[in-house]
Amino acid sequence: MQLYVFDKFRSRRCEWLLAELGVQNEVECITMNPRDPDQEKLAQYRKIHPHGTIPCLVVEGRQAIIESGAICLYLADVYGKLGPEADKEAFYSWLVYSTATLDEVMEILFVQWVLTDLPDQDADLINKCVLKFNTAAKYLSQCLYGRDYICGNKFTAADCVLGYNIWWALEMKEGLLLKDFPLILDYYKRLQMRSSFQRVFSELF
Ligand SMILES: N[C@@H](CCC(=O)N[C@@H](CS)C(=O)NCC(=O)O)C(=O)O
Repeated sequence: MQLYVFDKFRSRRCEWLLAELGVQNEVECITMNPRDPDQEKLAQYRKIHPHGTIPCLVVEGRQAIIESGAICLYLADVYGKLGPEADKEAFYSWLVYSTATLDEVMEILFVQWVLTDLPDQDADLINKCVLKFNTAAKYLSQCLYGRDYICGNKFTAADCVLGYNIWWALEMKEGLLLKDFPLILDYYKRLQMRSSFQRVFSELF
């Protein structure tokens, strides 16, 4: 298998899961910059991924798997580990909620706060997204109450997907989004203690 990755971004979910599964050596990671000036390289990649975004998992002789969440579901399934054994409802809900609802809100905040100059930022849009993120964070706090991980006391692939969102939220505005959510910060501390997390995210700190 070949995993197309782009440093610092959503491919970290998949790289982290590969490390948790202990199968990094079975998958070749190929770095692909979606803004690569080499148009021919991008055109070749678009033959694999229709939008040319990252990540993408290529399994020889099969259709490529696009979407970081789908790749994590696939890897947990193929390797028969860290899947929805404990709390299936939490597993599927949080894995997809993270990549759909949370990513959508966070992408807007990232573009506004990190990529847009202050005078051009859209305050109404930012407020709307912060409110939506707060609702999600309150719900996440309730779901984490009394549990070490999102599906209970056992780490699963859903933690790799959701954990990336927590990391991302903490990277923006010095963690402003999560400052009032101690249960989420405690959860993140548990994730950070994992050697696979440290290995995959260490290049970034
Ligand atoms: N929903 C997709 C999002 C993929 C995505 O937007 N990836 C970003 C990097 S994290 C990208 O390739 N951006 C470049 C672009 O949009 O041109 C997933 O979770 O895999």
